Amino acid sequence: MRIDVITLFPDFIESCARIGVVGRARERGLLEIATWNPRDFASDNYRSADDRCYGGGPGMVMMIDPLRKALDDVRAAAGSTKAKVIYLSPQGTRLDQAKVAELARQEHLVLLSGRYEGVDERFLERAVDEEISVGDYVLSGGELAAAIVIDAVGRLQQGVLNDAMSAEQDSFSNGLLDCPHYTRPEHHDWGDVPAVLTSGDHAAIARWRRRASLRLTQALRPDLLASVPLTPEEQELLDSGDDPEPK
Ligand code: 4FV
Repeated sequence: MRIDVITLFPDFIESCARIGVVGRARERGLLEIATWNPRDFASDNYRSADDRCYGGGPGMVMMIDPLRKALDDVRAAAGSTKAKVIYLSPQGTRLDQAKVAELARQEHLVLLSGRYEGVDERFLERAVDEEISVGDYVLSGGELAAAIVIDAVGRLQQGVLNDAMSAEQDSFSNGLLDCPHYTRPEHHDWGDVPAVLTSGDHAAIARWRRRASLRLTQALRPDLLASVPLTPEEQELLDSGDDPEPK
């Protein structure tokens, strides 16, 4: 997969995309990430990529042509791939794991990180395929949102996560919140690791984890349960509220 980010702060994106799973994926050639600064495509001596807002009012707006020229160069650099151009904004579709999985199937993403009041509407109408929001709050720029997309989509690329880290076990991958996790020491004055987890009985461990995820989701995010197929026994577990399972 290739991800191009159009941003006034390429260093920020580069620093995020150099670390952890995403950084390793780039080193292994499983993920290609490049940044483009609209100011490098400005036509005036001040390298302006923004200007005052028509109709008055506070704040600046990002201009069409520096973005347009940046996008042209992105397409030229990427060759013929079918790029999906995404603008990160509070007006966008809310990002969730299903949307992340959809984006992860794309060959080429171009992420536009806005700043100031936003981007000239004409660029959004003519050059942007989709707007995505990472949440109902206002950031000072779209870079953090772009970094979220890069991380969430990058880790789903084939070969990025090894089996131990497989995405299948993730929260939301099965529509549920993740189960509790424990590591050494097994015994601690803050409590012991549930015996089933040190039993080696993988069927019992899988059952314990599934039921823990179900109860946690019921307690913290009951809205998620509506789209999770449950067995009669699991429905019984949630209806009864108590859990006979050994701790
Ligand atoms: C945002 C969000 C977000 C709005 C104006 C950048 C800011 C500024 N992006 N999800 N929430 N963007 O707040 O994606 O240009």
